[in-house]
Amino acid sequence: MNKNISIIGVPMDLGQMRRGVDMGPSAIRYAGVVERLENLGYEMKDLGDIEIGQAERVHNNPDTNLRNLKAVAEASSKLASKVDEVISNGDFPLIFGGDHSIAIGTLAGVSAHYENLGVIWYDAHGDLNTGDTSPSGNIHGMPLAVSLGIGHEDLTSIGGSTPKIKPENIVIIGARSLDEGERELIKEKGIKVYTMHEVDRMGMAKVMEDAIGYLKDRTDGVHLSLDLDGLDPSDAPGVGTPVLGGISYRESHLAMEMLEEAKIITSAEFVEVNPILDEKNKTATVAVALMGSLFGEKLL
Ligand code: Z70
Ligand code: MN
Ligand code: MN
Ligand code: MN
Repeated sequence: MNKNISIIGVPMDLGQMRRGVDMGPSAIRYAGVVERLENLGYEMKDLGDIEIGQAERVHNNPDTNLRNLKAVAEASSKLASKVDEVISNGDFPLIFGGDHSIAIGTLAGVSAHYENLGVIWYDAHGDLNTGDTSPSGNIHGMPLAVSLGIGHEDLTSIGGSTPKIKPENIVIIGARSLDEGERELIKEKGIKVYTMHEVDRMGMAKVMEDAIGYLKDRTDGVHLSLDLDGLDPSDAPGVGTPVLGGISYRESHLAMEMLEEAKIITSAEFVEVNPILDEKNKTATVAVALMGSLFGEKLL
């Protein structure tokens, strides 16, 4: 792994309806991420937080059902430039959310640097909605579709109008809540998904072995987008949309350890940590523990 890590905080809460997720980056820092990774021999730089605009007081834009579109698009552009700069400087970008809408900016910034960027989407959800299929109008349910070039032009155009990722370079892990339009898109595009059914049936070791084998030959870089709601709510309670029956803390550590062994991850983000909904910063602490494994912490 690249020994120089640059942290970017994105205190974004405009991609969904629950306040508090904007405190995610602070909670993750408070849980000791810099010290933890320094102890593994990394050179850590904290670039601070991206500035986020104001929420709409009421959603009354007749042109779109996407809430807070303007502010989300503006923050995404800023994040994309910052991520681009970090990679150009030779550093590993490590991004803290904030709700999952931030992945629009992250992927726009990362994708310019790879011919065939792979993405591991660790999440209870597919985040493959568009304005037409979204049940909520919440942009955090749309970033993976946007990165495929599908969705509102104000979002798909960020960092250039060509798609940021190819459907065959995506692996979704932990899905257990998919909307109808998302299911259709998964089938239409042939996106590889390990739902909780596969996690239970195959076991996490086999899921990761498979996923890594699949991505290894076809990609020249892999971004990890880890939504804490991919984990079971008993292990990660501080998330806006908890879904029962998720990936355990232990399985998640194994997944991170296997990614570290495979040496395929070139950028990462940890999103949807909401300290207001959390129990004594447990979810941020879990996020930092998983980063420990992802960056090579070993017991022996
Ligand atoms: C639903 C929607 C979502 C995260 C919830 C939920 C999407 N599919 N994403 N929590 N991280 O509203 O689009
Ligand atoms: Mn706010
Ligand atoms: Mn998500
Ligand atoms: Mn989710």
